Amino acid sequence: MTMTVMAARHVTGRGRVLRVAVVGDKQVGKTSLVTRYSHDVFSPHYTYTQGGDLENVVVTINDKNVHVTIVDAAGHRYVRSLIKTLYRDVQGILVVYDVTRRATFDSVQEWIRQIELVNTSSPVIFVVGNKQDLTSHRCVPEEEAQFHSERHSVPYYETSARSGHNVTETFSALLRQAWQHTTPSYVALDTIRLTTRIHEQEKDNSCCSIT
Ligand SMILES: Nc1nc2c(ncn2[C@@H]2O[C@H](COP(=O)(O)OP(=O)(O)OP(=O)(O)O)[C@@H](O)[C@H]2O)c(=O)[nH]1
Ligand SMILES: [Mg+2]
Repeated sequence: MTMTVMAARHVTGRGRVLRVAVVGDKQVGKTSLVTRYSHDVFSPHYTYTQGGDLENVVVTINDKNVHVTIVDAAGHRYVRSLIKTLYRDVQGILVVYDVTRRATFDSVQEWIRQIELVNTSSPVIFVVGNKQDLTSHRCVPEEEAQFHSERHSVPYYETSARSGHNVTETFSALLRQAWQHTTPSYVALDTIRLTTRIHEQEKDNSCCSIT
């Protein structure tokens, strides 16, 4: 299977569609991973995500264009109940934690439980240990995270949004598995636009909850 990826600000025409999400505690690097993957840039400055953002990319899988919407969900605890709708209808999810903060690793199981509660379609789930570049601050050993993930039959990846290490590989693997796992449907352009409008409304609502 071959795969290429192009960032797409506007999705046009008809095509196959995948929707994936990135979740996890606040400040683990979800937005940074999405931005690294879709635009190949990194910013050291932190701006929390309000509700959720959508990033559209087009990937080519076996010479077919696949429109991918990546839902970048806020990690702030006060919006967690509001953002459930954002990752309800997805085919794949990255559950991200920060290898330098054990509390974010301890939350992974709870995120997976939430995903399983709100999704009836059993999306492909990967666990991602991000900030792999901060070796001297690491407090969750790779072996421990690997062992934990194997016990729960969830693939485990380590990434650095800062250096770009393993970011493309992780998204590509998720999209490939999501593609194989589901039967993506053909949808019209209007349906894609509608998804964006729904998100923007949810984002507006959730702003009020952030302190
Ligand atoms: N060193 C290092 N810093 C990172 C990495 N990824 C993200 N960061 C930094 O960590 C901080 C938080 O990154 P974000 O991507 O905004 O985190 P987030 O998970 O989207 O946070 P919320 O939107 O609040 O849920 C920022 O200052 C980033 O620059 C990484 O791989 N390495
Ligand atoms: Mg964010």
